[in-house]
Amino acid sequence: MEKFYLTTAIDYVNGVPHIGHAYEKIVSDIIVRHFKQRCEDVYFLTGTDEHGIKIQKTAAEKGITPKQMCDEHAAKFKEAWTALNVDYGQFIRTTDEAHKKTVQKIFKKLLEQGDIYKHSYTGLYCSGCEGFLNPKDLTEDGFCPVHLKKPEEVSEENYFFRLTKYKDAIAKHIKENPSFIVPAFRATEVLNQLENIEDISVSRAKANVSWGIDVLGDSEQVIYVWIDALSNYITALGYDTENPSEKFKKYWSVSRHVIGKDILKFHSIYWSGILLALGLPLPHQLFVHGFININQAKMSKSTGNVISPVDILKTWELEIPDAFRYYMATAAALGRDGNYSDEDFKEKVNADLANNMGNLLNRTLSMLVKYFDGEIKPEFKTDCELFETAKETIEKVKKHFDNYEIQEAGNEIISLVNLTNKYVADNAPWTLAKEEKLTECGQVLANVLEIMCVVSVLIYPYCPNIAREMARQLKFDINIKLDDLTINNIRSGKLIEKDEIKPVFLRLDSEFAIKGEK
Ligand code: ME8
Repeated sequence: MEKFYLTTAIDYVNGVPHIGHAYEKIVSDIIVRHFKQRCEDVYFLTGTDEHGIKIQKTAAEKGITPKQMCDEHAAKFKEAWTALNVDYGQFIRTTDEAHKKTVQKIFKKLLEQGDIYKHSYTGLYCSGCEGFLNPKDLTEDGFCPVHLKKPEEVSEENYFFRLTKYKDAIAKHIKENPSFIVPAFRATEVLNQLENIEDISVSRAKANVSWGIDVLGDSEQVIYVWIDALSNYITALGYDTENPSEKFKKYWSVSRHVIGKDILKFHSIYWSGILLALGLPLPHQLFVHGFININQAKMSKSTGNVISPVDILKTWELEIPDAFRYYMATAAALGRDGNYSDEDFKEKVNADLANNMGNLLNRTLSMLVKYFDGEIKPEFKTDCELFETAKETIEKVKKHFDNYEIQEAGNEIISLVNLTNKYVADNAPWTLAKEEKLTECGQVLANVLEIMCVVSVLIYPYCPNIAREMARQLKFDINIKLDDLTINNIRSGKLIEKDEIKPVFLRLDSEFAIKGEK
């Protein structure tokens, strides 16, 4: 695999980032960082979705213009991603001029070729979904099943996209490409939804909604949400209806969209239809994640339990986001819902990062200093069974990442750490030292340090700061590609001085704040 293009959903800016947004961006960043360890060319896109009635209404309530609110909130999203070390290559805003121009061209092309038509319509509109709902999909009480709100009856003349024309082609693509939608159980859900699909409204009357991209040649209508939002994945690459850019040609065929379960229909059905109408290939893959709940409850503004990721860093006085990233990454199994609670967060990162991983390195280096003045003697270089396990772990982690199983990959890494802790306990290097079996003692320590080099590379996507600090103490270049990673990284000679040894992660309840480079 040489190239890799990953996108996240673009977040609505009618609020500031919450832990669900953060979960998706962290998971995406971890996947990207892992694939940077394997591929030559990785491109990572995120951004904000800035048009629509929700944004127009919220700005009006605040007494500011929608653009002012978008600017303020988009800045908050960027700040949050910087604080969480989400290292995107591009941040697109749907209010960017270049994006708006291309969306207008896409709309015009689809209109001219007859895939978009004008039609008078009365429908049930959910502003939460930013879309019309099919009465069949409502709850028994007539509520939107996702937002649990009564949709509004709207009568308008709108432009419609001829989605039904592409229904069979979309179903065929999903059936013929079982790995198009991950996890696979989501594909079944989409095939069921396809059965009832109708043409979709892709514009709104300006009289009702003004905050959108103008339809060229029709001053009464604005392009509505989904053509605008979904197109970001290609407008960001400089796609143009007449002349697709080099960047588009380079990355589109390797595109992967990371999205939440609530927007799967839009990505698997609407977006596929639009792409087919444009004569473009469908994205390589959709990875559909679950939702993060708070203390087992659905997060919602009305419950008042919405948490900001930046506030979590502040509460725990975390100067580096690694612990939170690690927790988020391991909070949910592939595609399933996960949970955040303060108690669980503290327990999990204290156990895995401080007690098991951090202490192991710290104790081993401290023994090396105590018994050998920090020196690895040539006779310490040896082999142990654990090296095979470490090699297997590298392969298992790769395989998990191929399937977006980042919780499972994280568990593999910690399981290697735990086996290494057991190796130390079983071989008791402190007893070997006492018994003056110094070569054996040194061998145990050197073996552990070899494993820790591997651990630092594997944990790097989750905890980049901690991993870099581990590698610094191990005098090991962490920027190694995974394919070149061997179990022979500790060099003979002086490895470390006493005062260079620092805990790589302090327990969350320790009295010290966690310091480190950003
Ligand atoms: O849907 N847990 O924006 P959005 C995990 N603008 N993920 C969550 C979540 C939670 N509790 N709540 C939301 C939109 N998300 C559109 C997307 S893409 C062309 C347009 C996820 O701000 C959600 O599933 O409502 C989506 O993937 C992302 O956050 C943005 O949600």
